[in-house]
Amino acid sequence: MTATEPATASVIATRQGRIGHILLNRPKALNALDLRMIRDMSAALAAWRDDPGVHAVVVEGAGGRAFCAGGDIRAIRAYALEGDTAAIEAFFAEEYALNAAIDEYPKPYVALIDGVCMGGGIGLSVHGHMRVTSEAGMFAMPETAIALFPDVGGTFMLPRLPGQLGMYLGLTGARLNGADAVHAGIATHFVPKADMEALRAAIIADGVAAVGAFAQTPPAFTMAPQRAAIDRCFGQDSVAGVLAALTAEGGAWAAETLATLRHVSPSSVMWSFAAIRRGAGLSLRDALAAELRLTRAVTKHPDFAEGVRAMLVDKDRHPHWSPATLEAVDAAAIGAMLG
Ligand code: QUE
Repeated sequence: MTATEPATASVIATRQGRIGHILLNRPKALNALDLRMIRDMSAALAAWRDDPGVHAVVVEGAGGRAFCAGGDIRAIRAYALEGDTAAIEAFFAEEYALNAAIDEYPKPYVALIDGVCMGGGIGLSVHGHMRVTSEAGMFAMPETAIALFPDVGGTFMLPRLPGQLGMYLGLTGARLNGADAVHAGIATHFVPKADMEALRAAIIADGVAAVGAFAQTPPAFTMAPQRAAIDRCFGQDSVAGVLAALTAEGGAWAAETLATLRHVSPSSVMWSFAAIRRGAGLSLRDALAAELRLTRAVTKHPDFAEGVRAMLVDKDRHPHWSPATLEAVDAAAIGAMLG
């Protein structure tokens, strides 16, 4: 930290040897990204991009519990309720520009993920060259629970995961542990939590080749028993098809999955399904541009403010969606939102 930065900086960017180090430092909010953090991180990456003394960038979360739990969604809800569309636009436009800058970064970009990594946290890691997780990693794209959609390049990334895994993760918000994230392709390397500090020191001393030296074979994929059913059920042409396939599938996993899809925002399941399918055919840049357009419609939908209220403000976890069921969602209205 330089002398001019406040002690409470929520992004701490430092040079450590030949590494640029970014610490996401809002641990009480599980390092959830606010606009200032997005701007500070973007500025650090820009400053190091053409600095020949910086050979790689390492990003971590402070506090030992989270890499980054997402975006500052409570603030977005407040802007939505005030009708401040310019503030909403600034947040998502700058967040997605940062996601693209990570994807296009000309130097190794390494995320060390040792805890919660959801939504916006996935956007700060999955587009980088190396995503190192420990057994403490917890990965999810839970946006249908708050009637957003899997953004930060999620509509590009999810359809590129094996089979229909990405559609399953994006619609249900199902959680992956660290080993699962490697099996899914969201993370690239598994390093035990006990070795993470030594790995950071080794990257600073020797460069990013240390990642390969520390990586271990991850434990088995906990979703392996469901992989075939995931592909059968989520490879349908419509949400109605997914529901019918899950019903036909039977068993505990299908019943749980149906219950989840019936608990999250019905409208969000519909627009997320369409956005993930569309993203399969887009570049990351085009997917991010389509996501930005979709945020304009989605944050105006009443389910968004209600979902954030229920999950993050009042935390009663009992949102009142309108319409209340998947069957009542107007497919034409969803099509119009996607443009
Ligand atoms: C669904 C989400 C998010 C979520 C919970 C969900 C999300 C998000 C956060 C979050 C978590 C901790 C914070 C914070 C936000 O939670 O996107 O500000 O401190 O950012 O069920 O999509």
